Amino acid sequence: MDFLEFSEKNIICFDGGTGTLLQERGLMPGEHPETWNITHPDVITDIHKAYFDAGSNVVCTNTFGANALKFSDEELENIIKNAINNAKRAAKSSAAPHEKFVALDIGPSGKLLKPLGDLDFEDAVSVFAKTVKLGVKYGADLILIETMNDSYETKAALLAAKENSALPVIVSNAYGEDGKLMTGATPEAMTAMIEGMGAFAVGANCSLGPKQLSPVVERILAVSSIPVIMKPNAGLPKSENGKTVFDVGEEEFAQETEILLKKGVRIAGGCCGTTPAYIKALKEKISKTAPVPVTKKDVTVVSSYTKAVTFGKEPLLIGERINPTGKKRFKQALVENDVSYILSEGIGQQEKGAHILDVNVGLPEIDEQKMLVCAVTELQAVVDIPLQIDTSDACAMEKALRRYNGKAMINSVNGKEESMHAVFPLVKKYGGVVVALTLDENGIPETARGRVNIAKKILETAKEYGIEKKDIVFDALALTISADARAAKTTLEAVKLIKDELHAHTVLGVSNVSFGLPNRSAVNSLFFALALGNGLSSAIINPYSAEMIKTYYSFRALAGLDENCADYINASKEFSETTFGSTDAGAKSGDAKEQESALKNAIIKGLKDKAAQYTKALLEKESALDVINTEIIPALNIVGEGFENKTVYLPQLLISAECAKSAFEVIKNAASREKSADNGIFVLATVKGDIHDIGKNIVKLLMQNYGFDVVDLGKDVPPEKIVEKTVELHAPLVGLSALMTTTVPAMEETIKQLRKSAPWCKIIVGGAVLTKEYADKIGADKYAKDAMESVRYAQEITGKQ
Ligand code: B12
Repeated sequence: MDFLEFSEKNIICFDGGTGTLLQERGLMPGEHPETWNITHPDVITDIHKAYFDAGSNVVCTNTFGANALKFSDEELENIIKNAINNAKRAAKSSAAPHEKFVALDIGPSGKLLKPLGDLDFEDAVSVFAKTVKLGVKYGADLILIETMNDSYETKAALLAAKENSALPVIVSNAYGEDGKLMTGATPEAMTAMIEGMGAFAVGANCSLGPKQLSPVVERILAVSSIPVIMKPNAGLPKSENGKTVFDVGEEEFAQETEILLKKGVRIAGGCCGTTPAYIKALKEKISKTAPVPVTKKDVTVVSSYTKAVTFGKEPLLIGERINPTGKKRFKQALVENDVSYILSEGIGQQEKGAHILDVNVGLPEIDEQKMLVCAVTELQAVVDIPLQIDTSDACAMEKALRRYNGKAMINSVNGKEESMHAVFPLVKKYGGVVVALTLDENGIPETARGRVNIAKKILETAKEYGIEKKDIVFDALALTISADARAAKTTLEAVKLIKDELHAHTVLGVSNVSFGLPNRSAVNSLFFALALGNGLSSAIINPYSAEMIKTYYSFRALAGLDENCADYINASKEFSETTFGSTDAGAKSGDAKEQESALKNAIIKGLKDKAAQYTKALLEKESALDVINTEIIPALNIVGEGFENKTVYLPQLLISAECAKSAFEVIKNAASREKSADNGIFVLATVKGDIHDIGKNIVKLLMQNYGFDVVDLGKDVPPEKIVEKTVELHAPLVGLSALMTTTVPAMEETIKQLRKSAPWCKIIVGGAVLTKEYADKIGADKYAKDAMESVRYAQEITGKQ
């Protein structure tokens, strides 16, 4: 029986952890477990066999970190070949009567993808592709992509698996206690993307015990139309006599997992800390549990790298402003490659309440493919709502869909054979919700019935491509009433018919209706209201238009979608204005106060070019230190607090840090260095384990400006290196920076070593987590709360001004 056939009628039992078992058998810290497939094949086979004997239907090859970033091509091939052989040997030698399969195990690459890290998305796809191809070559039955803690890397691995094999692919992510991935994705967002891309199953593993993981698993079960997997840890790890132990025993593990089997989990196993004994206990429960059928959820959902947006709960607003049609300023931005203008349009619309952003950069005089990919990648780094990729060029659409971090909305397909043939394969491959225009080779039908017929035809063809109704949103086509008096009426009828007869979702580009008329917003907003009344699911509108927003919130309140009219009351604070403000205030005004908040805002929002531009303008009026202290640091503090409170995620933190850096670049270039080389040498470093260097770099900048020779050793610097340099230069002063509680011990260790080998030097320390008391405790000579204090102290001890 093959794996898919088996999975139809059975709950599948996976294996448990291997790491701790390998350590027990002598794997040394720092040694690659994957190489044991070659050096200790019998040990690996033994572990796999123990799992098969305990009841596993699937064992995962010992290839978690087997990728082309860690191993040469030859090593990789050898590892995977042996790993699969070991697992197959175990299957043969186990006398257990149940079905047995071998899953090629793929873990994270160990690197973060751009813009978070330095691994390019396509390079990540190629890295995973190598592992997948070898897995296929040596006969794996299925693929398990597991413990992924970032949505973009998950996409890269899944894409590689789908492009290079026909095997069933199970994708399992590692969620934290907050129910999100490290980079912020919710279970709903991950399920939308993974299911959309055609994985066989989706779920969660590692990080938590079965009980703590159950809320995440239940959320996945609620939205997933494909089987759900869970592979929890044996509880939470704690240290006992120097050994890591887990706090959930076999029986409890099995009982907690059983609860979720009864709620619909179809694939279960264990992760860190689980052993064959856990799997044996689990298998007993599985044998007694009837598999819950996997049901189609029929939800229309798009996602960004963090969140899912579902159609049907309330009407959705799709921001229309990233589109050059009729916009001179936008066209100019495209021609000048002014990406930051596009980003401000995106951020502004999200702030005004858009749920999704349309992205159209089609202009004859530019390279649309390149620009669309650029706009999508840059936008998804600064906004966290889903994007609607809007282009008539199928190549540009494919390129943008590949790079899109989530399940995109795709604009558009229509009833023409040629269009469906070009677009549907992309929807199927990358996942997405496609906007289907109700027109075909014969043009736009004049009647609502005609449009519904085209919608039916589109649905039938989509089915042939394996695309379901839930992934299609019909555009009933808003036409201009100044050209055809009945145009709006027909469109409104079509919206209603599509909803009532086809039970499908709809979208309208609302403002087309008033083309050529004066006072367009009056017509647009009433048309919008009528369409909403007819059941319109989503509308492409200008979120800056007060009339449209008024209509939207009024409708929600009237339709019973706004408890206590709270959203209406909140939004109405801005209703008095005809158009809402834009995020771009500082750029238009020369006023220093406005630029001040504009700089802070640009850093918080992640607008790199703007941060540099505002810094330049501010420096004409204020000192560099003022700009740093009143703008840049407070902005970083706001982002840092958000990070702590989990309203800001690592990608946003990183983008803000990049903005602060670009502001500092400007400051550095503008600052005149009155350098007099004999003011003494200052050795400076961020301590081991800590990569925060913005504060340290400010200290460097100021010290240099005051004539000190700064030897900057960089970040994450081991104590030995700092000592070596200090001794070599006989430096009188050393500055150490640490920003995390976890790296303060490294600072203490550095001070200890400096005291021993360079007893003459004075040590000054700084960084957000330090206090004077703590600095005294770890033996520093001086605590500096800011960079200026380092200058004063240096002057004091060297006697130089
Ligand atoms: C920007 C930032 C990042 C950027 C860093 C980019 C870079 N190149 O530096 C990125 C995104 C990479 C990042 C990563 C992480 N970060 Co971070 N990050 C921040 C953030 C928002 C701002 C830090 C900053 O630059 N502040 C502005 C500078 C100017 O301030 P400063 O460093 O304190 O420096 C001033 C003074 O302290 C002093 N000073 C500093 N050093 C020195 C040295 C000397 C000698 C002297 C005299 C003076 C001095 O002078 C400076 C100027 O006045 C803080 C939050 C915050 N508000 O502090 C979190 C924060 C520090 N990060 C945090 C965390 C947890 C992380 C990560 C672990 C996240 C993760 N899950 O991966 C990783 C760490 C990876 C690692 N191993 O280091 C936590 C630390 C929590 C803690 N208490 O331990 C914080 C506090 C956020 C939070 N509230 O949770 N981070």
